[in-house]
Amino acid sequence: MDSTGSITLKQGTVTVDSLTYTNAFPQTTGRAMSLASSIIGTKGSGRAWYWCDSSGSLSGGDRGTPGQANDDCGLNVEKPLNYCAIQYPKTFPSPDGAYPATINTTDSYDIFSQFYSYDVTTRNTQGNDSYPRIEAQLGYGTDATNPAGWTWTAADFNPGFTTPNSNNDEMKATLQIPTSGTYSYGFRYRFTDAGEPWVYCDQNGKTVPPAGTYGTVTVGKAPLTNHVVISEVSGGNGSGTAATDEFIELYNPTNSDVDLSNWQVGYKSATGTPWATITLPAGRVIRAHGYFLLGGANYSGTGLATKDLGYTSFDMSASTTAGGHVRLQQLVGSAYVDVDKLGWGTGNAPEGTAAPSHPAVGGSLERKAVSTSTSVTMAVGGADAARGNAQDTDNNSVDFVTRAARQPQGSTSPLEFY
Ligand SMILES: [Ca+2]
Ligand SMILES: [Ca+2]
Ligand SMILES: [Ca+2]
Repeated sequence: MDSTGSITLKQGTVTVDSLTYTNAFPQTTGRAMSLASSIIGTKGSGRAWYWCDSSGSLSGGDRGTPGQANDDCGLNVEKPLNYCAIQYPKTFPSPDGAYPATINTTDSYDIFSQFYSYDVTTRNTQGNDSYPRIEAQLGYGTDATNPAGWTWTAADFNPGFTTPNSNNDEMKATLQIPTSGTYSYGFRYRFTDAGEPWVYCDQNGKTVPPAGTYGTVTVGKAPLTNHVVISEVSGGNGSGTAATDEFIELYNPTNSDVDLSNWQVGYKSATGTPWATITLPAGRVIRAHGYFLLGGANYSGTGLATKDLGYTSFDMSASTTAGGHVRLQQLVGSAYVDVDKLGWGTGNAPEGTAAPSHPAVGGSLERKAVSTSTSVTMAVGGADAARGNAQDTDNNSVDFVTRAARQPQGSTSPLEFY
């Protein structure tokens, strides 16, 4: 046989096994090339680093083990593995922006994990050893303290992993989560030998549940609406100081955080002309599927939902008995353009037809979660109560419902998904 070549074992025309060997395989004169006994019968047989010069003595001085058990080739696997961690991305979003804060239910992303164990990852320091008796999985779930109850999918050696000198190997798996929500994710490994336990890995290394600093990812459906909306307006809460106990709530139905720097929120009475405005200061962000709350001079909801920004430049209380308007504008170049607008009651400049009149003291106008939402389904305990406010056909009369009990939400309120 030559120093490079292939050996094939066939039964009839069916190839049972084959080996292609190169100069990387051990080829000392007078010594048989022997596959480590623990690798026989596995896919590891094609890897040069699992072969060794045979040590068994033969008559005449050569060495080999024909008809006998192979050498173990000094394969001293350490169990359980010494190290494993989420390699990239540690969490969403990734610092380089390649993995966003929120993904869609239909998106899939490659997630990487590295691990180390003596003779499992260290024989080939230029890339993966592809040790055949280890199994890795990527999992996700809502309970970070109980990864055993997560949904798990197989990981495999990353064929793209090459390194000039590393004792680690790298696994790759695909993350796709079909249901909206916020999840933890991580990896786990085990040797496939009978009875070996799973070893869990978080962002930093091995961990023992219920401990663990796993990655987190937020999953949403494809957005119903691609822009920030006015989600709830309450024009007042009575007379006296309660007249300015009012708020304007914004909701972000998209899968990306939105920078509200220099955006404007305006108010106009039912038939008046001038708009009174508030300009949002730099650095204000509305999170993907989150809320942002502007509170009037005597907004009283602090504790329920703290206002993110106060205003005194207008007072909507006159509009709680007749009609009015609120609009949201974005600075594009040097001009402000409408992002969303609400006109209600006798308001003369709504989107489409005006929304219903403002309800009695203590109530509000709220944007629907979905087209079928009603005042009942949007109220606390209703089917759409925690599904956001993404319904925007640009016709206020069909996009808003009245709420008898107003329900302000702000930047610290839970995210909502339809
Ligand atoms: Ca390696
Ligand atoms: Ca609109
Ligand atoms: Ca609300």
